[in-house]
Amino acid sequence: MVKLLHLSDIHMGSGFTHGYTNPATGFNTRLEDFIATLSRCIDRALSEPVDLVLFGGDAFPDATPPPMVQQAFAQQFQRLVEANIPTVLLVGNHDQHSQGMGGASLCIYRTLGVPSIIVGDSLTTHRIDTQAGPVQVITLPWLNHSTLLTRPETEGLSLGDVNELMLDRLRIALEGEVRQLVPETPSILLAHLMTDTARYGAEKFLAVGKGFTVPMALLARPCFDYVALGHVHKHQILCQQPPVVYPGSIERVDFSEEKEPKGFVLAEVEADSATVEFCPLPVRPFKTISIDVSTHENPQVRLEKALLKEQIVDAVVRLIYKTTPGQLDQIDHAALHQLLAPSHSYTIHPELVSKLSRSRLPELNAENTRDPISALQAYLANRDDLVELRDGMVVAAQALLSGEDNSHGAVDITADVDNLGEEQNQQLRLL
Ligand SMILES: [Mn+2]
Repeated sequence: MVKLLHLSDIHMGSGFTHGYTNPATGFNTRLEDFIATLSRCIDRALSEPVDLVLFGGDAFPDATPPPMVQQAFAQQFQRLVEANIPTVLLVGNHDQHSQGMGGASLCIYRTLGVPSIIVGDSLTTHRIDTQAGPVQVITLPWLNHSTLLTRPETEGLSLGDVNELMLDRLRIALEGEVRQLVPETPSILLAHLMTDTARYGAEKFLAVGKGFTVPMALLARPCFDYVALGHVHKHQILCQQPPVVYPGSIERVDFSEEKEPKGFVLAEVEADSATVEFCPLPVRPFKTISIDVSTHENPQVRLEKALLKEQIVDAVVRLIYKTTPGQLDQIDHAALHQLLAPSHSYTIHPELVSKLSRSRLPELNAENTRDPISALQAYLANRDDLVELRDGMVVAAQALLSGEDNSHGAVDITADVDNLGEEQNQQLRLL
C-alpha cells in the first residue's frame, strides 16, 4: 500500500491585489499566505509520512515567475527532497508559454538533477521506488494543439474537429503507456486537464464548448488505481472506483472560489483499490458583501448596519453597493473605510443605479435560463437596440457552444461591434 499526498493548482504569486506589502518582510501578504498554506501541505507529507507526493500542475500564475516566488516554491519542495520523499511535479497550462513550449519553471529541477523530483512535462510512465515499494505514474501534462498536432494537420479544420483529432491522438498515446503497465504494481494517472463531467460552480457555462475536454471514459478505467487530476480549482471526486480526484487549489486564487473549501488529498493506493481523504486547509476567508441601498432613505445607515453584522476580520473583502446618483453625497466614504479596516484587504465598488439602467428581466426566469441559447433569446427579445444583430448573435452563440469555429461561417458580427457604444460592447464581451 502506497500512501500519497495529492495537491494541485498552487498558483503561487497570484492574487497580490488581495494583499499588501508586509513592511517586515517586503513580501506581499498574499504570497506569505500561499507559502504558509503550501508549507502546511508539506508538513503533513512529512508528519505522516507519505511515500509519494503528486502535484497536479499550475505552480505559478504564468510561465515566468519572479525569482523570489520561484525560490519560495523551491524551499517548500526541498523539504521533501531532504526527507527523501519522491515527488512528481506536473506541468499545467499556466506553467507553459503561450506557444505551448516548456514548463521551464518546473523543468529546472530536472536540469539541476534534484534527486527524487520528477518533472511531468510529457506523456510518459515513471517507475518510482518508494518506501512502500514500486509505483508507476503516467504523467499527462496540459495538452494544447501544438503538442499533438502539426500545423498542416489542422489547416482548414474547425475547432471541434481539431479537438476530435487531439482526442484520437491522446487515446492512442495513452493506450501505448497503459499497455506497458505492470499489473501487480499500483498504477496512477497524474493529469492536468478538464474532464467532461467536472463542475466549476458558477463558471460552469463559461467552459461549454471552449477548449479541450477529456471524456471520463478515458480516465475512469480499471487499469488505473488512482487518477490524480489538476486544473479545476473546486475540489471534487468524479468517480469512486477508481478514484478520479481534483483536490482543487490550495488557496483562494480569486473571489470565484469564495465559497469553496480548500485543501489537499491523502490517498492510500494498492494494486486494485484505493481510499481517499480530503484534508481541508485553514485558508484566509474571502467575503463579498453585496447590498442595494438605492431604495433606502438613509443609505449610509443601511451600509453601516450591513457591514457591522459581517465577520470581516482578516478576510479579503469586497463591498458592492447599489446606489442612485442622488444618494452619492449621503455616503460617508471615510466611515466606510474605517468600518472595513479590520479586514485583511478590501475594495469598495459603488454601482450607480440610474433611470436608464434596465432591471433584471422577468423573462429571464429559471425556466429559460436552463440553457444558454434560450437565455440569450429572452435577453435579445428585450433589446430593441440590438435588433439588427439578433439573428447573427444567436447563430454565433450556437456555433460557440457547439465548439465550431465560426470564423469561416456566414456570420460576421465583428464589423458591427465596432459601431456599438461601449456599453453594448461590454454586453457582447460578457457573452
Ligand atoms: Mn490549469
